Amino acid sequence: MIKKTKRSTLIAAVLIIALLGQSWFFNPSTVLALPVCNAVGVTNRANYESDIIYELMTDRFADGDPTNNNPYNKSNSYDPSHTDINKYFGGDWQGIIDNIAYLKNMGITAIWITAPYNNLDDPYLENGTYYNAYHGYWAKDFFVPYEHWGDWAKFDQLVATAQNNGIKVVIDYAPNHTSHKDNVEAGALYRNGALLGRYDNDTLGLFHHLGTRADYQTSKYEYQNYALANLADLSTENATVQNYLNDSIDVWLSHGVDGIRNDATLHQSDAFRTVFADHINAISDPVFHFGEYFISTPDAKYDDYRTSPDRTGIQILDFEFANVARATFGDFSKTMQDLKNMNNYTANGSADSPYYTWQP
Ligand SMILES: [Ca+2]
Ligand SMILES: [Ca+2]
Ligand SMILES: [Ca+2]
Repeated sequence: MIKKTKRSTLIAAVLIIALLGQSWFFNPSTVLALPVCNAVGVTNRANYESDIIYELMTDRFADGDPTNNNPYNKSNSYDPSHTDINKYFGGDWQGIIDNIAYLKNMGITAIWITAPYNNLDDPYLENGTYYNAYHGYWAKDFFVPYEHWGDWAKFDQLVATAQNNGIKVVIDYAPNHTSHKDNVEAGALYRNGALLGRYDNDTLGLFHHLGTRADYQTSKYEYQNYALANLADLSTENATVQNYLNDSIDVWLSHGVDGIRNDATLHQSDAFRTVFADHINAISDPVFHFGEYFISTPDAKYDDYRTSPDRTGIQILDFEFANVARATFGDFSKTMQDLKNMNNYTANGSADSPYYTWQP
């Protein structure tokens, strides 16, 4: 069982996201030479309490291989000028490898990279704008490396290079959905290249067919089972889907990843989250598995958010802290006193308080 993670770990991750999680292409100007570290692998993959986690979007970090910037020569897909944020900018795993020394020199001990598996090839046209899967959240085949980032050999090289420099590799993973149910592939899901089904031809019952969730507050049933942002919602209560996702994460674990950041956990059923977490925790050398349960402040889902880690076994990012920290240091809409108050009420609250302590 994974130990509860201290607030300090979550703070580090969230602060870095707040400062660096922007949509520009990153070009470090200087890469300093480093002594070669002789360690093989990293230790303590289940515990990130002393780690500095750096989230980077693979597409926006560094382009180490121009041949994969537009692998299918699609129109409205790649923007070499790096101005249209809805298109690919060309970053890839080689670009991360090339900049490991830069990351190490900043004191980074873990990188959290974009979902590594194959996403939708085509741009998605909506209201006259073309959107692309540069963020990795429009899955097509969880068993295959994404052609924009590299192949298996390149992924293995990335993991080895990072670990040999004392840097853990955390992958984003989005087991809630595939891509838009009305795109050119109708949210199709593949297994190692073989088509399993599409939203409009779903003989295996891979997807929920309940419609798209409204943006406003909805019931727990709706936000767990309706389509999030029109993305085909996986029927995770279906054994075929459960086995698919368990088998797929095994593939990435077998390639040495040190952690999993679970996207959109709030939109997955508690039962699936528990099954998935138990599966991940059952491996012989467990890795840290944490999730995104996005809330605003205040939020009607607060109690569900607060109790989620104990119910499901997946730790979650501290959005309560992130919201106040961003408002304090970002747009200055909150003060240092607000930040202090938040720390106090989460540290000293009681069960009667809406901000009852839930993080150690
Ligand atoms: Ca590239
Ligand atoms: Ca693809
Ligand atoms: Ca769902």
